[in-house]
Amino acid sequence: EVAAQAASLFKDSGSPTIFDKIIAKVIPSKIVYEDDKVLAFRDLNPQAPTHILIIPKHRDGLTQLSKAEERHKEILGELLYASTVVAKKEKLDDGYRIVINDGPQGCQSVYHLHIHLVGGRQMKWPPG
Ligand code: DGP
Repeated sequence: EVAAQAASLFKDSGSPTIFDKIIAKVIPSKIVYEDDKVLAFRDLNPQAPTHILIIPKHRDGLTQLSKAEERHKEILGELLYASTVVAKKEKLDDGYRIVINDGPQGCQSVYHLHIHLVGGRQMKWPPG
């Protein structure tokens, strides 16, 4: 069992981030949706009337989208689907945007994969 725990820790590569503390509820957040695999909470620095982050509870090496491997296909689907559940819950019936920032050029600041769900106002294209 110790070996299994070590293996699981090894798989969860990447330094702990602020999101680990949010998952552990060591630091508070406004949680809007939660299941065994996914957590969704309001962004501290909202860019729209609704701005929610949807993250995997077990990072499992997914510090960013570009690190995705075959084994992550299921959780990637879970996150995208959870985004639609949250959007419905938030009554974003006229549409919304989901964004994944990847790496420095994508403006990623927290290296624990997350989907931004933004809505409640008219979005523009192209994005900045
Ligand atoms: P990104 O730039 O894509 O890595 O987005 C990270 C987002 O995380 C950013 O929009 C602000 C948000 N964020 C950072 N720290 C906290 C925090 O402690 N609590 C909450 N709720 N959001 C945070």
